[in-house]
Amino acid sequence: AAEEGIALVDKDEQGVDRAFREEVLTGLSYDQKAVPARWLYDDDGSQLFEDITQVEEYYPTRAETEILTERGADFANAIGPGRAVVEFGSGSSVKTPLLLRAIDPAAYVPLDIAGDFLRAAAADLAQQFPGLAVHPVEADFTKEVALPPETADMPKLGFFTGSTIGNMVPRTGVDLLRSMRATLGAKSMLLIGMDLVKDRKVLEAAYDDAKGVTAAFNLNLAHRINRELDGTIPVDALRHEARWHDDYARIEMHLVATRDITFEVAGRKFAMAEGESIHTENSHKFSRRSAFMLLRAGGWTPLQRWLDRQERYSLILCRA
Ligand code: AVJ
Repeated sequence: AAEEGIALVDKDEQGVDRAFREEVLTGLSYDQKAVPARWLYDDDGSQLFEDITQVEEYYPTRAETEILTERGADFANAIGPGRAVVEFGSGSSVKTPLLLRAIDPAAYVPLDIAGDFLRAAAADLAQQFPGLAVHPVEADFTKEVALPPETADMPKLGFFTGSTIGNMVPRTGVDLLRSMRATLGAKSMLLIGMDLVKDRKVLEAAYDDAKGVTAAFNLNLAHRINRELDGTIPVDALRHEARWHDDYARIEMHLVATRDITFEVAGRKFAMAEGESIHTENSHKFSRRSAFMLLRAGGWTPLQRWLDRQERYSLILCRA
């Protein structure tokens, strides 16, 4: 890693993120308009997601934290000490200390594309665990990542929380699991959070909370497009919607036009008829079998599975 920090974001002369512009322009030209979910997470979006984890209806974070809090002895037994814990998309996780305390690892390697955030969180963790070697790596973990040489001889445990795997369609999810397998190597294990299929009312409420925090999170994408890409989207004419699609076993987030609108983004003209939408996120939900099948397709063998007390959410331990 360069001392100056590697520029993982490619910006043009005006400081516009090229990938953001290209993906928004392409996505808005589809019949079903769609913008990849990763663009929801600018600074405001990341803060709004943190706020979502605090709302009553959004259970996944609390359910996962409950499992990590209560199953420490199980993890210690099944995983054992001395591994290098490699956390994918570490962010500002409060869940990590729960795992580290339980299994007594030899090293902790947080991976994230948000470098500043990553280094701050890593420094914080190093303070909480004075004896632990912490090696943050700024990287795009959808591709194979070269891990720090200090961890070369340690068996790895991948840690992938939040049911983030559910944001990917199965094809992409399998690719990601295989990249993780390549990154972590033989003899590795993976502890992964996967949210469960349940009553659609519970799911739709989790993605459309009464306080409107999820709506603000979704609408922030339109504000971001306006701000960063010279957009003129009339945000007041967009409404947040969370729909359960049973055939796909997923919640979809959309921004729905409440009237006919026209607008520009980066000099290009777009129109939406009333009722037409921009698809902004998928959140797939799993059964035990569908989770195991996806994991196996990605090169992982499930070993053990834990649920929260209300059986809403699963953590699954696999081996390579
Ligand atoms: C952090 C991506 C897993 O899909 O549940 C929460 C994001 N979107 N509410 C999820 C999210 C709307 C969350 N992930």
